Amino acid sequence: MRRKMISVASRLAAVVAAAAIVAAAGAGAGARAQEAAAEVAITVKDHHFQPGEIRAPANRPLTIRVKNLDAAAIEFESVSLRVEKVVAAGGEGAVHVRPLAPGRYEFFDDFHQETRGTLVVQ
Ligand SMILES: [Cu+2]
Repeated sequence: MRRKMISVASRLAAVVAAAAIVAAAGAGAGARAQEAAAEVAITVKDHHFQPGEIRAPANRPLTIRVKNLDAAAIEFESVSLRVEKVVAAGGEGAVHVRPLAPGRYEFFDDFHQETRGTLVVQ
């Protein structure tokens, strides 16, 4: 009986230790996720951003992956985001954005200024 109790106690200790390890790993993953850039993808086709509105989390660096399916180069540009990036016809580009406060940020194709979209940060 005594041996059985010890066995139960040591098994319980092992479970508690395992739970602590899982909790620590979870906290570490959370910290890493905050540092890592969030990613959002957008496509340009027939001089339209698709989708026309993209969403991203606040207070995290952001990478916007821009795929240009048109036969002309574009320049992904935003005054409020302070970014500018040429993406060749049929090409892809990564636009790196600083951590942002919640809000709406307009962007456009500087080579075809009627092509416009919005980043919604929440
Ligand atoms: Cu420009």
